[in-house]
Amino acid sequence: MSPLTTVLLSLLLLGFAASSNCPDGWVHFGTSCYHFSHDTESMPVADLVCQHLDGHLVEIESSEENTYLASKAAALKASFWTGLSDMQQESVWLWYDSGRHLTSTSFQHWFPNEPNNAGMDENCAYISSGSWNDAPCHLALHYICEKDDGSSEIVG
Ligand code: MAN
Ligand code: CA
Repeated sequence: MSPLTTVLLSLLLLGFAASSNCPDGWVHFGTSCYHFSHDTESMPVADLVCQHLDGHLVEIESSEENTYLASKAAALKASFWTGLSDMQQESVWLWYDSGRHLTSTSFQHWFPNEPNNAGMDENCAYISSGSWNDAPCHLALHYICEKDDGSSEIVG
């Protein structure tokens, strides 16, 4: 292999490697990077922090993703805000950042008898031990940010 070929191949490989890496403090699963917060915030502020980190509050779309997040969260023994909310319209659950509906056909994993809108003031959903509960959005909880791992971006 010529030196030039070696350099170009190395750059290409580095490019691919970097494209599917996650920043420090983020973990990789599927095509996403996830950050489990150390601080606690209300749900809307948590989302702003995630956006500041070039991401958004987590959007859980499959049982595989849910199980992965639960396994990571288990060690931390905390409840984490997700990006799921019905603050716009009661009982219409939307993923806050993409605006996608949580319909009867998509994955969901509520605790039994949830969401119950207790006190008629529960419009945000957290994940705890892999299951979901609706709770007041102003509660200060940990949260999970998600962002694309960049693997689908064009390199070079
Ligand atoms: C219980 C249940 C939940 C509710 C919380 C509020 O755990 O009623 O549905 O969200 O209390 O603290
Ligand atoms: Ca509830």
